[in-house]
Amino acid sequence: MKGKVVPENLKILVIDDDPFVRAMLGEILESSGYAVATASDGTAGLRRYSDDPEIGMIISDMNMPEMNGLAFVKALRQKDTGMPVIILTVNTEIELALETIRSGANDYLLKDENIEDTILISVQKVLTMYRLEQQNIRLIEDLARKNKELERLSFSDGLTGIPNRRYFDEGGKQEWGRALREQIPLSLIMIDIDDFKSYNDACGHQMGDRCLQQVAHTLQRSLRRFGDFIARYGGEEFAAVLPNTPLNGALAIAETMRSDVMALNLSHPTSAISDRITISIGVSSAVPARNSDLSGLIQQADQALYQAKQTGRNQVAA
Ligand code: GH3
Ligand code: MG
Ligand code: MG
Ligand code: MG
Repeated sequence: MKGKVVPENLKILVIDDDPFVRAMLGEILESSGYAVATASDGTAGLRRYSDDPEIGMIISDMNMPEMNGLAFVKALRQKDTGMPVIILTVNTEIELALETIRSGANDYLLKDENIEDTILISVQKVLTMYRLEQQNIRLIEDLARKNKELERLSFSDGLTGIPNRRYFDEGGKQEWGRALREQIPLSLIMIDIDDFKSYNDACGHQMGDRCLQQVAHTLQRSLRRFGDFIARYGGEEFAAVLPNTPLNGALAIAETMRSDVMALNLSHPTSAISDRITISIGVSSAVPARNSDLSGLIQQADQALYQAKQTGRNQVAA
C-alpha cells in the first residue's frame, strides 16, 4: 500500500464547501478527541492533504465547486492507496455512491439527523479496517521475506554455504537446455579431495569440516567468471558448471583450482601423495545433442575423475 502512515493521534481533514457543515463536523470530531483540519473543495483538500503529514483520515462532501467528492477520491487514490476516506453527502444517487466506493472511498454516508452518531461510528469502523489492513500488509511482507530466505537456504549447503546438489541439478539442467538451444559448448568439472578419509581419521571430523569449507571457498574463488557456478555435489565432492566454455578453457580453470587448493597449504599428515590437502579433477565438455542430457556429461567427468585418481591423484584428467 503506498501513501502516508496514519498516525495514532488522528487528525481528520474535513472537506466541504458549506462552512456550517465544516464547523459542525469539526465540533463533533474535536469533542471526541480528534484533531481537525478543513478545506472548502477537492482541489484545496488535495493540497492540504499533501502539505500536512499529520492528516490520517479524510471526510469529504460530494457536491462541491471545482473538484467534487468522486473526482477527489480518484485523484487521491493516484497518490495514496491507503489513506482512509469517508464521503458524507446529501446525494442519494445509488450509481454515484457505488462508483465512489469502487473508486476507493472507504464509506459513503448520508447527511441526516443521526449524523453525529453515524460519523463517529464510521470513523472508528474505517480506522479499524485500516489498521487490520496495515497488519496484513506487514504479515505478508514478513512472510515473503521468510519465503525468500527459505528458498535461498534450500539451495545452499549447510556446511560450506556454497550451492548444494539441488542447485546443481536445477542449474545444470537449465544450462544444458540453453547450450542445446544455442548450440554452444558446456563444460563440467568434478572435484574430489584426495585421501580425505584418512585426513578425517588423522585430524578428526571437525578439522575435516573446516577443510571442506576452505576448499569449497577456494574452488568458488578460482571460478569467479560470470555465469559459472560450483556446488557441493556429495560428501567431499564438488561439481562446477561452465556455460559457453570449450574443453581447453575448462581444463585451464580446473588446473587453477588444483593449484589454488595446493596453495592453501592445509597440512595432511597421512596423505599417500603429498604433505598437504590435494584434489583430483575430472573434466568433460560437449555441445549438447538433441537426444542426450546432462547425465552423459556427468558420467564422462566421473570417468575422467576416476582416471585422475588411478594415475596418481592431485591432477586433472579429461
Ligand atoms: P580418494 O582419494 O580415493 O578420494 O580417497 P578418499 O578417502 O577421499 O575417498 P572416500 O570416498 O573413501 O572418502 C571420502 C571421505 O570423506 C569419507 C568421509 O569420512 C569424508 N566426508 C564426507 N563428507 C564429510 C563431511 O561432511 N565432513 C567430514 N569431516 N568428512 C566428510
Ligand atoms: Mg456541497
Ligand atoms: Mg569421494
Ligand atoms: Mg576423496
